[in-house]
Amino acid sequence: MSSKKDLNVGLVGYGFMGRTHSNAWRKVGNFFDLEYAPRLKAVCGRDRNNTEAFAAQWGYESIETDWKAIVNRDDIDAVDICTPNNTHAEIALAAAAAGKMILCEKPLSMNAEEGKTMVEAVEKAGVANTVWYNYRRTPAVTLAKQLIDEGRLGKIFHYRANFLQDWTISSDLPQGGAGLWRLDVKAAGSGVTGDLLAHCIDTAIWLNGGIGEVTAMTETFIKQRMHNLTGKVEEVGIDDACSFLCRFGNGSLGLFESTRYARGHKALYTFEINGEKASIKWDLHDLHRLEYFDHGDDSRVRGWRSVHVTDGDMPYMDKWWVPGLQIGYEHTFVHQVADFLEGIAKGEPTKPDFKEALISQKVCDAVLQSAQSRQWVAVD
Ligand code: SOE
Repeated sequence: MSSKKDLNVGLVGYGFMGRTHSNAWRKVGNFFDLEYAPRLKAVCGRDRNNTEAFAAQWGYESIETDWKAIVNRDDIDAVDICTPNNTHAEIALAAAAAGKMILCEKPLSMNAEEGKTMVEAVEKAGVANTVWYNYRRTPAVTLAKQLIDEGRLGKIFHYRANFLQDWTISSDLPQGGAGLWRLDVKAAGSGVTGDLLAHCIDTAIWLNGGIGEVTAMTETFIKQRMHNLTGKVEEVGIDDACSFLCRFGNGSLGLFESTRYARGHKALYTFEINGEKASIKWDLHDLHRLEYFDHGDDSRVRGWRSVHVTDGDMPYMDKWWVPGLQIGYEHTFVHQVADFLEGIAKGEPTKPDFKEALISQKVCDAVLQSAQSRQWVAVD
């Protein structure tokens, strides 16, 4: 018999993120030696047939068609929320009241006001909680954090990030419903700001500290789309593109851009950080590499180094293959689960927890407010 403690997981939602999370729960025990062993107890979805098919494919022991059943089941320890953004708060509040641990897909909430209620709920209940900002756990990004924290960049002057996609350019694409709720402001809260820039903001705050003030512009290029749920052509309420400038607390300047109208780019998340002594660049399309320029190098060989982040002394990499063999997108979710399980074993929070994710939510709110008012806005 295994000496590990079971952690019974109840997954709510089985879309794209339901798959990434399920894959992570299933794989983590094969690669990480942890006190807790996740058990895929139940998955919940409104469509019984689809939910049953998902449960069979991913190895869930049972299904539910109402998320309240997951939250109230005595045999569930952790509720994993993978549903559209407008349902995060209601599920999280109920899960916290039922004493469950909560792992919530990003962004935390529809807005900061709602996010605050979620923070209060988990703090009152004293339950472990985390938000799936998975890119922090890309080994190259974690390595960037180590290099910055060691002071290798020196004083930081600039932080630049992009998240570019092109999948909504067609005006025939409807909004709403499964797969397309990200285009429906009632389900998503915002467009690229909460969906894509939220990732960039989370990483930026983690690497470079807090953001003090922002000035932003947004655009909705296609103003009306057919709504899948009502069958009617409706106004589009989300931002299709958003760019903003900001000032970080450490005095550095930030420049962020995100759009779903950058023809040719599918998920081009990049960031570059320029410091007094060195610079760093990262690109999701080449996620196992970290580009590094060190001004301290002998000038005859000075230049951008492309570090292949696969050696065993690099973050998380001792858990995977042998040096030279890279890992990918899905592993960032495995790392999040591993850190969460380690956190609960040690009684330590897994960042970003709800409290920390509320900070990026506040920046998103300030960005949207600034785009509307056309003024600089201080982040609450
Ligand atoms: C949108 O297309 C999306 O799937 C985001 O919702 C994810 O958070 C991002 O990681 C990839 O793009």
